[in-house]
Amino acid sequence: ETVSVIGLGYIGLPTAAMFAAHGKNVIGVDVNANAVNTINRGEIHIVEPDLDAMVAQAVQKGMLRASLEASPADAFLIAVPTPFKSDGGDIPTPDLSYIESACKSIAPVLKKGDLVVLESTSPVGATEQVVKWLQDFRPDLKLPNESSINTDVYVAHCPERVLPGHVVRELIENDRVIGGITKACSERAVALYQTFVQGECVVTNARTAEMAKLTENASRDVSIAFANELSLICDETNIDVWELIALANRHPRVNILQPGPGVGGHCIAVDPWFIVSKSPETAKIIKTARHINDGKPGWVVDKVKIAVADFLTSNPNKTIKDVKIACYGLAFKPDIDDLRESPALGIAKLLTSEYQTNCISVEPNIGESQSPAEINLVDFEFARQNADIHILLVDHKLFKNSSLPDGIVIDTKGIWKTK
Ligand code: SAJ
Repeated sequence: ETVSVIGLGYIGLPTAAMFAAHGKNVIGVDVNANAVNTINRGEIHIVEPDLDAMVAQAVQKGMLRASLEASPADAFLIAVPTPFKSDGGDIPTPDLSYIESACKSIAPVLKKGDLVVLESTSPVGATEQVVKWLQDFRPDLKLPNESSINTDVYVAHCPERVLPGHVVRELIENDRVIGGITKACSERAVALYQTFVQGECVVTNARTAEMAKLTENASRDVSIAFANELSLICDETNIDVWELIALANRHPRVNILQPGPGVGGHCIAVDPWFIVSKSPETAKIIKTARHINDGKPGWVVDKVKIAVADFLTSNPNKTIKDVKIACYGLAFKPDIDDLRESPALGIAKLLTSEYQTNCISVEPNIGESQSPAEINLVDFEFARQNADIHILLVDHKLFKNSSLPDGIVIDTKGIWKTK
């Protein structure tokens, strides 16, 4: 059986390698020539533990090859990005153009009996839209609808749910939600995923599968927003929010998440909008949570400005040019090198544009060459020794294991403790 994976990014490439490791002949398709060439050399273009060895072995054994063009296969997995676009209104809307392009690219090679699975996190209705697109491109094939019995092609949604940094393990162990357009579509998809999934493959319909994935990430976003709102309330009432949460979490039915500088990454800060854009009047908590989490970086920047003013008041012989500010951590979460959609990086950029060379940043997981141009990257010890105001933005191990630096500390993760 040949499996074709369209989109060889953080989800598509590990999934392709996993099928290849379990005996499928895999053709990966991507529009990025650099990714295609890198994979065909047996190397990887993304950072994910254990993935390099898997890809190297699959390519070497001839079970995985990458291409710019789609070729015939028995199953097609679509794992392309679904970003949102902002049309000026206050609710961003999903951008399905990558899914549409993927449908266009596989349509000419699609044949009777093939399975198409949408893995990309998608708004409700996207799998039905995939059916429409495929049907438009291939009027000669019978695509499924909810009530069809016999179809030429099977279509299902099977959202990815793996945590960056643990992708290889979670692909195998996590349960999968599989939503076919028809029962037969679900059955085909379950049989495919059981090739390597050791968790349960739970069947539902396509719309529920789409909403399940969005709900998981919206639930986490709302929980983090609750913690972030508590951190603002505690700041106003002079209570240590970390102690407060630890105390409340001793209750057997309370489990509050951790506040921070905001919510980053490509999923949790994006997916809830897919729910809100479909139900703008009804999705009140979900929308408010997004605003609370998106507001946190600005709140941290305001705190720093107040700290700078306080520093100058208590050091009347100094001017603004004498104040050194250090940001600790730029990644979107601890112990990774991923800076995309990172609130910490956003804060460091805003502070660097405000205080110029007086604002320095530390990110132990990246080298000089990966540092964004706007950032003045320094090493940890230099920052500790030289800064007057220390802003802890990510709870990396290196920072957790070190003692409180001298000077004013603004700790957004509760590891050095703020005043
Ligand atoms: N964060 C907090 N406080 C917390 C936990 C997280 O502020 O208590 C922040 C992190 O610092 C980060 C953001 O939230 O900025 C998101 O990090 P994360 O670890 O919660 O999640 P992601 O984006 O790495 O991966 C999520 C996962 N979803 C859930 O846990 C419900 C993952 O399983 C999904 O597959 C992934 O989104 C995805 O691709 O959708």
